[in-house]
Amino acid sequence: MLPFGAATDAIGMTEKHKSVIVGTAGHIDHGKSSLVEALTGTHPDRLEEEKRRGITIDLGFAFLEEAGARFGFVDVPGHERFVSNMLAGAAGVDLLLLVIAADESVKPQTREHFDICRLLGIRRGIVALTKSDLVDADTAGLVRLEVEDYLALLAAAQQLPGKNAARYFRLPIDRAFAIKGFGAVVTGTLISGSIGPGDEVQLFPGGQRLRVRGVQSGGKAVDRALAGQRTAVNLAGIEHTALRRGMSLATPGKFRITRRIDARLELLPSAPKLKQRTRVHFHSGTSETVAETFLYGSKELAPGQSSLVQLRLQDDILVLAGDRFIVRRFSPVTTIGGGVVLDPLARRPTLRDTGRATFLETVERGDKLEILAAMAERAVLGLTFEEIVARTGWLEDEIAAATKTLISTGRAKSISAEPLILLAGPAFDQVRHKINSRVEKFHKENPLLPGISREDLRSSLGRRARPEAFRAALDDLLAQKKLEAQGEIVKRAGSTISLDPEEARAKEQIEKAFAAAGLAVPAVKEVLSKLPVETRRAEKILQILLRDKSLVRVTPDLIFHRDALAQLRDRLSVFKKTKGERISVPVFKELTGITRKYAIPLLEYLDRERVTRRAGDERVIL
Ligand SMILES: Nc1nc2c(ncn2[C@@H]2O[C@H](COP(=O)(O)OP(=O)(O)OP(=O)(O)O)[C@@H](O)[C@H]2O)c(=O)[nH]1
Ligand SMILES: [Mg+2]
Repeated sequence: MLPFGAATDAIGMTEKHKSVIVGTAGHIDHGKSSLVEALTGTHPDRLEEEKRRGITIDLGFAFLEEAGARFGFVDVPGHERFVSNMLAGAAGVDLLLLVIAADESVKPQTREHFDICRLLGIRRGIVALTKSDLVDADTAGLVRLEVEDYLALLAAAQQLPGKNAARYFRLPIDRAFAIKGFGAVVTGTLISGSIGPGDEVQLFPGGQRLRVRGVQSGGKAVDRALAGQRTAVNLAGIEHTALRRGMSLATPGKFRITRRIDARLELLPSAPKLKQRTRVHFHSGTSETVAETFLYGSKELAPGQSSLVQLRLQDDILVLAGDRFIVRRFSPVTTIGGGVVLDPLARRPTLRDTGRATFLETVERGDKLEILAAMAERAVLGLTFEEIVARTGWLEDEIAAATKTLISTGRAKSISAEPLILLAGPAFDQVRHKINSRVEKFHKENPLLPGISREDLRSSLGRRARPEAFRAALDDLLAQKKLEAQGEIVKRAGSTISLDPEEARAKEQIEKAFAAAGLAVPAVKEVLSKLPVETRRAEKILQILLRDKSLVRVTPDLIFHRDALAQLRDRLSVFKKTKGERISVPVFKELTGITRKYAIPLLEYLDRERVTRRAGDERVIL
């Protein structure tokens, strides 16, 4: 066997649970299944048809424990018609077992499988030369050289973040079936996180939340299965017929299915050039769908080159940033390339969105702080915690750390702490600026009003600012003493209402008219009509008097002077002392010298003010 990559620290071997997923690859009939049987004692073919035809059709599985390591074998079919099954198995493989028969050497699916594994980021593997008993030593030597040459093509593949049990749980389903007495069971390679009985998981697509009844790994029931292990999950509350290959289970409430992803796509040197808006088969994890490719920044992609692309998918799937995928030609169906998902929840490409390529390049570089800053910059309305998780798959403490730095350097502002919403610094300044200029404009247009109501101010910003942004920006302006708030009214700090001489005279005149009238007040209209200013301004001046409580509106048509009402209260308290706490309407009329027209509304006003309380036909003075 020829190892490639540094097989000594093969993935998982240095971790404490030492779980390694070994995946076979290679041309049909080259001896993959036989090799798995020779190594594990289990023949991976399980279907009747496979046994009859002597070929592998669907994925097969076997286990081996040796020297403290647990190997999960995924055996794939070599037949070119079943490459899509092979793809479902290749997702999650740590160590590739590339099987090449000495009597046939490198054949089409040897190349295709190898391309797929390289594009999926499988960095370590072993080549097994089989059937060397069928060739003489010279031929065997020749094949060895050929294989070495071929593997020399192995490009320096990108370092993939290893499978990590501390991250969110995710299991792409490769099989679903029922076991009598247990119900629905799904299997797959646990690519991230861990799972155990009693956990709640979410199904994608579909979104149902399901309870885990039991978990098996390597053919045994376990308390927890960890990332990197072949895993079988027994689910409660669902029929196995509602589950199928291509679906995923994941930590509930974190992720969203998608039909539009932004990615880096690499075209194989052997592939034909890719034109704009070409339809391809798309494979990621165990899922498979059709995608339309939209190349960013060019009209076509040359063989061996890579490009940022948007892939519009025909079906809803769950993919996360960093996931690898494979694309195959529509017809004839051959593997033409693959890549990495950069933004799983991409928006439709628009001409206006010129920053997209730069953003995706930032995501590609992988610096969390810069990615978060760029995401905040692109979210004009603000970036929610929920969206950060769904787009990045980052854990809470990773988000908290990056957020803290962004805020302390002024690159973003937290406009809501729980749940977190970030707004980029410039966007926040813009909201502040808009509020400020709106208040200025209001003062200019309404010199007789003290300020604008919070509600009007907020709605004047329209839908370009979410309520949290408005609130945070307003609080900021108030804290900096640029604006002042009096109850619901917001005004420029230190601003006062400025009346021109005419208006000042009008104000005086109104106040005098009501003060002089005592309780037998004149009609409002009548007072206003005698003023030196037009009605609209007169109304506003009246508002000023009402607001500073010089005048009190008792009913829509009746306004009294503050002093007249104060005197009335005094008279009532004297009455209470001298004549007792009860007073009838006729006595009240007599006491105040007013008619019923004023007496009834005034008594009702006094009831509201809790100066009096109605008791039958009388009032009790409180
Ligand atoms: N002589 C000889 N025959 C072998 C060897 N390995 C496998 N075979 C035979 O080759 C045939 C195909 O082997 P499989 O293991 O089914 O091949 P495979 O790669 O799994 O085939 P597919 O899964 O259909 O792609 C079987 O008849 C095996 O017995 C070997 O080392 N020497
Ligand atoms: Mg086989």
